[in-house]
Amino acid sequence: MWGESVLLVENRAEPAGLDRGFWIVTAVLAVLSVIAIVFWATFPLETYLPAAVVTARQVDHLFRFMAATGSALWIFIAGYLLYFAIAFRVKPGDPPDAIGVQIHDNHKLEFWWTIVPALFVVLLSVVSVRIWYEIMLEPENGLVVEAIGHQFYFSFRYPQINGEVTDEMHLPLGVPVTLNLTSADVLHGFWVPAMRLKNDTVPGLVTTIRFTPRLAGRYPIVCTQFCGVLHSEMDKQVLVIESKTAFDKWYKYWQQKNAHVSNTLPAAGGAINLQGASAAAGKTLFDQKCTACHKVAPFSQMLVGPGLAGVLHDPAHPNLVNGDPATPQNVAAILQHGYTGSIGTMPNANANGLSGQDIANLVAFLDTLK
Ligand code: HEC
Ligand SMILES: [Cu+2]
Repeated sequence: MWGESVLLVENRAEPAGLDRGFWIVTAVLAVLSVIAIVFWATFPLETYLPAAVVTARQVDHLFRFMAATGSALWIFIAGYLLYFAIAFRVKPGDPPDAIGVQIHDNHKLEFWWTIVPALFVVLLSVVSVRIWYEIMLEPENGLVVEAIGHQFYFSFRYPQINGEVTDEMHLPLGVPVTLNLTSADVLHGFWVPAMRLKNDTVPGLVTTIRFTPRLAGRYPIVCTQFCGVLHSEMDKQVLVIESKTAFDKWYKYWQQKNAHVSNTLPAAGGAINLQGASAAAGKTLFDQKCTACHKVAPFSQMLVGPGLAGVLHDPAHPNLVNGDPATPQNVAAILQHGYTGSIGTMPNANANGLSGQDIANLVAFLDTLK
């Protein structure tokens, strides 16, 4: 009945079925599973990772549920695998071509192992979508902030603050936030583990996350996309959530600090006016926006782009990367329009967030390098 070539070992001393050992193992695995479930249900997550926004706890509940069921499942699967491998191993004295009892078409078993996982997946989807809606339905009428990923830092824009805030991102406690995310150069990720929120920042695309801070504190922001050589340094930016008065004070500080910054980007066509530029302001900007890709060193000392120490005054470097003569006006043109050549891509003024005045200041600074 099993086919001629198959030699069956049915006359063993031990039965091949579900004997006492199987039920003992089942009981042990059940106890281990219960321990795992209790562990995940009671583990003090918030001791290690504060729930900084209103929806963080729902995400935690989903995580606990998935971790508990996943652990229990794993314990049973790995446990049985191990047990069966031992219980049904080839015994000494078995013929070398011995195989086990062949089982076909257990409809009852197949029905349940289809239905139970299917129902489980449906349940997980329903719970996940519900939490996703709660995150997306956070109130819209609060503070609107923009976070922009750069190689290799995050910057932030606020209503009524010119330009970009380049230190920490400040948010008042309890005020709903709509955070618009984008990138100035390549794909980055914006992840705040304490908020249980994460989204990619994509060049040319604005994505939105919403949340309401519920715990004052300072939380790390992590870039989760490998975005270049200094990717790991993007975790330096932190989020601070403060009292309303302290927040207002900080807001006024940045309004004043950036009062002179122009929000208008240089027109695509027109040449940059290099008169009356400040090399000192250019140096500050250079340290903020250029040092991730350029060293103040000879041309050959590459970071992402070439060293810029000799860009205007090196006899061995008469032409810029785009072939134009190394003059202040031509350097300004590269800063304005960007350039992609054999070394890589020099971002344009829009991507680098440079106004016409910024470009003039940067050129004045580069002109001081010998
Ligand atoms: C994302 C990295 C990146 C950033 C940020 C960046 N650059 Fe560049 N830059 C480059 C690359 C790459 C090149 C070379 C392009 C090529 O030729 O392939 C370049 C080229 C240049 C050149 C031409 C150099 C030459 O010898 O011809 C100048 C000038 C320059 N960058 C200035 C700046 C300044 C000023 C800033 C800050 C506002 C800046 N760059 C920011 C990547 C960057
Ligand atoms: Cu990044």
